[in-house]
Amino acid sequence: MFKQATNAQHLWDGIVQYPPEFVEKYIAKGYWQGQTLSDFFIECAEKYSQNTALICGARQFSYADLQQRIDAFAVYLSKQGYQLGDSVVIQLPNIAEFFIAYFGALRIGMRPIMSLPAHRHIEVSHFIGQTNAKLYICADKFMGFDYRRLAHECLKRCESLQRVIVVGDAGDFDAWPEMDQLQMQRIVPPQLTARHVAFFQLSGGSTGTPKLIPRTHDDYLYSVRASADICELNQRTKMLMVLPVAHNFSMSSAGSLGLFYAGGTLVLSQDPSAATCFALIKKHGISYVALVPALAASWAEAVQKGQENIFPRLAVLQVGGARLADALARQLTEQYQCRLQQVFGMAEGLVNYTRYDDDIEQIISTQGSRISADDEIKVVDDEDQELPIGEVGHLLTRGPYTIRGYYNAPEHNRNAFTVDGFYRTGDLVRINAEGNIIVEGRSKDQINRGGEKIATEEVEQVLNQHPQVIQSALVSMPDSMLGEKSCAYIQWRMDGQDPSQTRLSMQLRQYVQHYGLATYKIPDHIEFVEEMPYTALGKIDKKALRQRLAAAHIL
Ligand code: AMP
Ligand code: DBH
Repeated sequence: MFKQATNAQHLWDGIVQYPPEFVEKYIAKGYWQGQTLSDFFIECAEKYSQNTALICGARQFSYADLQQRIDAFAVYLSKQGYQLGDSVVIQLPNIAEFFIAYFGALRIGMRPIMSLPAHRHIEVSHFIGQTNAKLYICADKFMGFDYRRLAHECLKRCESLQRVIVVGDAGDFDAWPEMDQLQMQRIVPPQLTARHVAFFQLSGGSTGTPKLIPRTHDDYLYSVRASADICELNQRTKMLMVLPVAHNFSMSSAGSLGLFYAGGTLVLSQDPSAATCFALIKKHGISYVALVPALAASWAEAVQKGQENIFPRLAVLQVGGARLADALARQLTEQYQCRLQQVFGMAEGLVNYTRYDDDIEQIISTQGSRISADDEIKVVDDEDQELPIGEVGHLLTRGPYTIRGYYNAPEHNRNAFTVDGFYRTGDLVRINAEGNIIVEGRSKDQINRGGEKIATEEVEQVLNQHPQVIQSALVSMPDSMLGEKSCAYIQWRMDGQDPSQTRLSMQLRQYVQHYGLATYKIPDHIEFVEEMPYTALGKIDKKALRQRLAAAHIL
């Protein structure tokens, strides 16, 4: 075993570590540089102090301003008694406070959990429960939803939760502190190393509840620096942040952290609509935007309908999170003169980019190539045997920024990782002659709804709890905008007079919503069946259900 910071032993609990020979290699190759995320931002703030780091509505922050607020918030947190190793769930929309909360917490060695605005109390209380989080930071309201209600629910359910800080109208909770009134004091750097877990990303997952992804300072910063270099970000880069700021794509590919590394300016938008974003792109001279395919399609449609074509204004449009259809990629590049970069990544680690100097056909029809020469990639058959180049199989990966296990999930890890530490991505891919990856499909039971991942089992478990549901099966259905939507097949308990199917569908959707699952997990469509089709093994035959959906012309 390698040496660990002895006075922070508990920080390793529940974490699957990289084996010593890999640690040595990643350090020797210069990937892991021993810098914490907190020191990383301090260095950015020193280097680019007077550059504008952040624009959020009418507010602007230089790097120095932002660092000052981060420090003030860190002091506030430590005065409240929070310390090294304490977890905090952060659930904020695209506002400046996200970065102050995130880096402020990291500054004193707290471990943030990156919840998305669409999460509801089932997910948030699960994150709190998994990490014994003591603090929850949220907005008052966003997109018509009141997070203070969610906070009350979590306080009822979660013993560890002590305090809620609300940005906006705090109601019964603590208000976001006024930075000007905070007294500065020296912050004692926490006793932790860059090899410790800095924060938790979230997995869309394919089983039950979302899994927590422990990312270390070292591994995350490597992916950030390397991404910023590949994407050629610099001090003049103006990045528009449209996707949820806490998502791994938004943070690190190359994302906000990549941008800070380069000293550029981040413009936050809470509204992804073409109307709002096109105006921001023009106003701020935005050069770089990352979108999921569904959003790229809706922006293209806005141009089709007469809005000014903003795509040529961008130095690059990144598209990732879900498979970009070749036809849309071609339309974006040819018809809209967009300089496209495809990104295929995962919060567990591995990220692939098409490179700016790739042949245009590669940019249109592949999902790019790995960041690092030490991202080990295997394409295997169902028996884990490696396949010849060009054949479609399961993508396995291991590398300097890919986790070796989910947090506190030994059972799940046994299936999600091979014995020698490769992560089973659940993606079906092939690698072409140029060495680029093409995502051909998926073996995991997941629906990718416009980049938001739904573990079907989680939703089925909720549906099955409804007193009149005998059993349920959630399957994907193609959707022209989102790529995929969800359809729940329900075997229903006939109980005297049943209301109409439309009524039942509405009731079931409300049931899932009230249960407290994230909004995107509510089934888009519901079909009632008397019998489920079964495979030879006796499992519900989802392939048959998908075929039935297609045949019924519901799509
Ligand atoms: P998660 O593990 O929840 O972070 O989700 C990552 C998953 O999103 C990947 O394993 C893929 O299934 C999917 N994904 C991300 N980017 C792309 C892309 N460009 N094309 C196809 N699928 C993607
Ligand atoms: O979908 C993802 O999780 C994703 C996509 C692109 C990601 O985590 C990333 C890039 O880093």
